[in-house]
Amino acid sequence: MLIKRTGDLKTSEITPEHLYLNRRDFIRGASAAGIGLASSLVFPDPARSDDRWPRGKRGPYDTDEEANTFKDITTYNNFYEFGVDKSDPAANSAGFQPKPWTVRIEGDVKKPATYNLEDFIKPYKLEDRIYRMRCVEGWSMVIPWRGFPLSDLLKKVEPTSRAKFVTFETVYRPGQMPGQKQRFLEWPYVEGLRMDEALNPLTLLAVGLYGKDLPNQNGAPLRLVTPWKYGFKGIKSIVKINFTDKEPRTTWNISAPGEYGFYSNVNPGVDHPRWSQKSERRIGEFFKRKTLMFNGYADQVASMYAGMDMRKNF
Ligand SMILES: Nc1nc2c(c(=O)[nH]1)N[C@H]1C(S)=C(S)[C@@H](COP(=O)(O)O)O[C@H]1N2
Ligand SMILES: [Mo]
Repeated sequence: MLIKRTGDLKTSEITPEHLYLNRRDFIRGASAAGIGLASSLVFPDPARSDDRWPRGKRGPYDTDEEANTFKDITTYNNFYEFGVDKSDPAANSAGFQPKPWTVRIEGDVKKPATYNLEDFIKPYKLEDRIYRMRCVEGWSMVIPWRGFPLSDLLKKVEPTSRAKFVTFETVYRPGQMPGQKQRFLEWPYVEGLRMDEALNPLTLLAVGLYGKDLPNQNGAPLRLVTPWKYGFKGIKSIVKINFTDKEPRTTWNISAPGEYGFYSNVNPGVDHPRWSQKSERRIGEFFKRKTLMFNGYADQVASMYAGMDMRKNF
């Protein structure tokens, strides 16, 4: 028989897929730690695998950090409507139907309306933006979102001068969302932003990631993305957007008011009552890294909070 030289073999031809992935995670951790492995002598460089979103800034809001894999982003999730474990949303959301979908715009707004999702999205130019995301639990990811600035929607629907806040509501569908049959949280999940936060150019309504439609576990078909805030502000599977003059209730604040405030800005200087926020673990890496003020977006957002006490307004 012919004997292939190792250099001609792809690692995936020699190793079963699950071992291959585990080894890649291991090597990724090792290289993040600066531990040099002479791996190229044994098998091809796994970092060259093509399952990553191409690295590099393509717009002013992009991070140049390496994206997490599609697999990381779609199997390690928080979406309590499908269960409280990180693996539950991927495991329990296959029966969720994001089509057809209806979004209502209401409250202090000149053009209230009910749209189907296609019509809702049609006026806007979709962009791919690669953002750092930081969960309050102390882990982070880099995610290439596809969406449009929330400010584009606001220009179109025209909030009135009374409107000081925007609120968002997740769909309530216990038949398709098994977690909603239990009282993990008060349902439906609700969130909100101050008007200037909603107008900030970083704030996106996302309809996709990795260039594809949002997977159910990531909040199909429409979710909020505010990368300078803890992950829980990024409400998923939105059916209602409301404009109001009062600071809105938000799900995690209802559930534990001493632990989660309205603002929820990423802040290494304000610890969660039960744990530090000074560092975080990037999913796929081994060692922790320092958490940055506003998750590294201070240049774009700090001015919105000038003069506010960030300890009181956590
Ligand atoms: N409706 C709803 N939205 C939600 C959540 C949730 O449980 N329900 N979890 C939040 C939390 S805590 C985080 S960290 C992010 C996670 O988003 P991802 O799974 O797409 O990374 O979604 C947020 N949006
Ligand atoms: Mo989170």
